Amino acid sequence: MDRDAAYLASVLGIGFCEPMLLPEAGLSASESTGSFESDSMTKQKSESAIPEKLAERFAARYGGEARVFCAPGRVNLIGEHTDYNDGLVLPAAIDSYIWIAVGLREDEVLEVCSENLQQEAQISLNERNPRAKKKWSDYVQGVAVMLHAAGIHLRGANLLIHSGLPSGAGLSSSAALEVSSALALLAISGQSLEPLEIAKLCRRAENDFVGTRCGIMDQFAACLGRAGHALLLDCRSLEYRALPLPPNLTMVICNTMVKHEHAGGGYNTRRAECEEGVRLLQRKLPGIKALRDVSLPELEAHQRDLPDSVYRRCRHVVTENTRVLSTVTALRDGDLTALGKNLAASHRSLRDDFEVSCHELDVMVELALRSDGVLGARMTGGGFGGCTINLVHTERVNAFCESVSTGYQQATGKIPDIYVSKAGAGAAEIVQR
Ligand code: GAF
Repeated sequence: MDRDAAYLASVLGIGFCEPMLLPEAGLSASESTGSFESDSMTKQKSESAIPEKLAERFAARYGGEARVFCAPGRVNLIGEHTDYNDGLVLPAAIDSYIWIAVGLREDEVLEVCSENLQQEAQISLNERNPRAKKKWSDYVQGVAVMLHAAGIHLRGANLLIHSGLPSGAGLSSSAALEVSSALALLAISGQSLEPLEIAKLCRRAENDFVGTRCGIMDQFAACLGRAGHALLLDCRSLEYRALPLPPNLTMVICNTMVKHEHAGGGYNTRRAECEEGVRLLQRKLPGIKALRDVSLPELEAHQRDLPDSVYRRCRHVVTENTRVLSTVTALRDGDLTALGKNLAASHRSLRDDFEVSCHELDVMVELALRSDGVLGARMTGGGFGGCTINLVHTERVNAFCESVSTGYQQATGKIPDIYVSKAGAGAAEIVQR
């Protein structure tokens, strides 16, 4: 056990990795927390009818009965850009999902149809040397390719896809699409894999087929989310533990409506800068394998050996790992002030050192921190646009949403979507009752 895991074991007073419940089949449909009645909230409430209606539309389009699967999006409470540095993360699955109705077909083809985009694509399971086509269907094909590479024989299938997650908003719609596709393709082919294996396989699909060099956090949260809990994950050992969220706190997710694009963009550049930092630091600290292994005093001692931007990328990762540990302690102790300070410090570090924030995210966080009832606010996900996560006293959620929404419109001219979410369960088959 390394020093962080030992520290975690001591702060939690227990062994680090407690077996977690597998996601339950027959997940009940989402229900919103709080009573802020935005359009997006009304949309969330209507999600309970989605599986049945999706199966009906599947039958009308393809004929026959469908099985329905869903996988959630995620927010990350803290631990940003640490996963691909072997570090610590603290995400939670949210109660918005991608849904897939799936049924067998006779040939060796996957026909995938996105209801939201009103687009379909055909993927041959016999394609030699398949390559990404820079389309949304790459996520499904990447999963099929990785399942095949894992020795799993897939059968041809029709997949009708409905998304309740905004794309490019930093809520992991791509991981939700990968994971729901994996569940659907495995089940229809009479196969199964453990949730953690599905998360690893879907990450490979995104890294090696789609081309985003992401870490494992998003796929992990989509597979192993647990209602009412955040997931503390050690991205090196893949040990994890579910931590209960305080019952009087609500997660409010504010969408700046600025879309990010990860594949090949600034995200991969940041990862390369972190790797460059490790490479240069290894000359002085030969024992390190990743930024996870570097302490702040060690990094500071070697500041002159690194270009300034690389030094600041490394400083973000090193200090963010410490903030995750401090947030775990704050959650355990019910220290909401410390929790809020960690979130605010994380945002500043992502803005100034890692440089993945943007004007709109900074405005959204500033507005949140000036609102009543907020405990902490920061950008969440890869950045360059997307959403903020705000932890808000449950009885103040309405006022918080109204104040941030109004202020953001005045400051930017953009109307934000605001989602009030419970921490939800991971991917599952929906059992039609
Ligand atoms: C994106 C990636 F997919 C994750 O792996 C993670 O690196 C995150 O950005 C930043 O913490 O969501």
